[in-house]
Amino acid sequence: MDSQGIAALAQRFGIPGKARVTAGNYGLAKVVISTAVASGEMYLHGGHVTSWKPKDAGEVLYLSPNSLFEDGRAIRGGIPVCFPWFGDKVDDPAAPAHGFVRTKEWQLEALDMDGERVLVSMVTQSDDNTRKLWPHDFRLACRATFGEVLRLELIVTNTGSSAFTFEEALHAYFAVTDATVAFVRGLDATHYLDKTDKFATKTQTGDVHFLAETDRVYLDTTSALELFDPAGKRSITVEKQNSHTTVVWNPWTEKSVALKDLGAGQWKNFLCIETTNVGPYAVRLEPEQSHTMAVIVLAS
Ligand code: TA6
Repeated sequence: MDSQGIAALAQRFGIPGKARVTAGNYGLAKVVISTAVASGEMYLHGGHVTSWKPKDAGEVLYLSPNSLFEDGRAIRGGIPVCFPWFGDKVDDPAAPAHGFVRTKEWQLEALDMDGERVLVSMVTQSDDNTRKLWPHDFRLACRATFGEVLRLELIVTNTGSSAFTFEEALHAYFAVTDATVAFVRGLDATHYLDKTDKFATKTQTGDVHFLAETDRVYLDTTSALELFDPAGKRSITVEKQNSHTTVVWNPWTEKSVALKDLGAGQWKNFLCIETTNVGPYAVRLEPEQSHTMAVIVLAS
């Protein structure tokens, strides 16, 4: 979007002293929120929340200092939106990982206030390009509420004439001071697929600690999780609604070097806790049906 387009959005949607539309990294349009209770940012690129900082707390989301901000690439960090598949497309390895909505420009639908909370709604929909990759018609809305709590909803609507089944993820990167001493509580006794061990099915014992590359799909779980960051003297609570799987990921040293938009040493500064419906918990929608998945984040 060019500067004129951004200026038009700023004029139409801006809320003086609370929320504005402006040019972000690489000139991409973003909504910037700053209120008495929180600050935050959300790019039209990918409908992508990149920052949330409640008053009296530090930045909660991790954003790579090496992230690219360009068409066709996902922003590295924040909360990427993965749809309509998770990871590699099973029947087409050449298809973009995690689907095609996190790499395209969305439209700003609404910017509203609810007390001191700012509600941002962005939308995207099927088009000729998406139908080449996935032959279904859909509308997607990503609704973020920036307040003392961060709430992010992903609403999928089947706008076509036949049923479809999709996977989805709010692939959140949480900022930690040191991933080697951080841990996640709330998945004890939960079965998971271990992507670092040929998707072997295993069972979680106690808290999730990070001692090497960790890439797990926890199954049949609706639990709220607690991310403890002892080095940062902070904990982050991640609750969810209408999500039956949770992914936990840290690339560790080698993978971090291999991901050019991450870079050496960056793996220590984040943990991904991803609110998802994937694999056997993919969602089927009949024509005109909608499904809403939500993540709610609290930081203390
Ligand atoms: O959610 C974990 C994961 O599926 C990992 O396997 C890794 O690929 C990560 O997502 C990041 O994927 P990306 O395509 O954003 O580099």
